[in-house]
Amino acid sequence: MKEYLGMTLNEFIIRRQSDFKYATGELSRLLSHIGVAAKIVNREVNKAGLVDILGEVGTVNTQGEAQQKLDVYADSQFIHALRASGEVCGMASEEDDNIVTFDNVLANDGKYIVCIDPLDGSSNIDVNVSIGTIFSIYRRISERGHKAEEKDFLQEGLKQVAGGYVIYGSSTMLVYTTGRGVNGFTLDPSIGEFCLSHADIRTPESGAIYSINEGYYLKFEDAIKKYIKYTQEVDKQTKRPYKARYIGSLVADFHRNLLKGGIYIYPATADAPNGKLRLLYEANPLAFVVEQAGGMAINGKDRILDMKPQDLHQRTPLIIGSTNMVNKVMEFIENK
Ligand code: AHM
Ligand code: MG
Repeated sequence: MKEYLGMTLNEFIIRRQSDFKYATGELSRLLSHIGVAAKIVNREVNKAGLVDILGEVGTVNTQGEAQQKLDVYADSQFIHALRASGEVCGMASEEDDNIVTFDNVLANDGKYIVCIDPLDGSSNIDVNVSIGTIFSIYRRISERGHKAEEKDFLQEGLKQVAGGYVIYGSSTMLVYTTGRGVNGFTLDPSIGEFCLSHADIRTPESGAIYSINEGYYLKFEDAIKKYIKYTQEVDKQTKRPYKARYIGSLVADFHRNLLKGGIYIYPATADAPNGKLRLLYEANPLAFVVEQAGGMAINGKDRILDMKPQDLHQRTPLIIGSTNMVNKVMEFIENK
């Protein structure tokens, strides 16, 4: 794998085409299109701090063009890229209530559908904190040659053919898996290409970081409260007390924990029994990545990837990260 370091995303995808179960080149092209859309979104995200100079969202800029909110902008960029790709017959997005289908013959013939959160953590944009895009790709189950149907999107996460995310952080990275390991590419702004910087990412079995919004402590079930207490106790062997790290930007919290070892928890709360995060385009893609990196993702009862979605925007509690840490939370839940 090391021999691929520095290789551009496109070269890498072509070289590793045999990784795909159905190696016809379509999925490779689709991943490249996602990479291009991510670069366009990255360009705009990087300009976000200039909003006072270039114009507030919802106003008209100097060229007379309406300014879009960045999350809406990101959504339209991905719609555009996927429609143009010809490989995708539909998309489900956090920004759109219903599935988006593309009314043209080329797209209707597309084999794939994409679930996406175009700009997650967008409340962090104004304060220059990392945000991300999370995506997941499935083969359609409806007949080709027609529009995508909702059932194409309501497949278990274990049916994903690819999943990943882009983090717009101190540098911009694209991390994805097709079910044969996880690879991370850093955008080199000087050449405008994602280059392989993190080959075959493995997440540590144990870590010393926990990420949860403790502001909601009183609303958590007892098992989670007890686990939080556990993270704060002193124990050399398990490196406790753990460090608390919570950015409030799922991709950024996840990415850090993936590389360093740790656990991210967004549990059920008293007023949100299914938590906050969405199964299709937040939990599933990250669960696919973490499992491929040697970690685990559960909803407090079951494996995330085994869940049968009932609804496009379904929410789920999410406990994700290093295997030993996820298993420890599970112990607290089972012994409650
Ligand atoms: P969003 O999709 O509306 O941006 O919400 C998802 C975000 C995640 O990025 C983050 O982990 C979580 O919401 C934070 O929620 P909270 O502020 O309740 O802790
Ligand atoms: Mg989101």
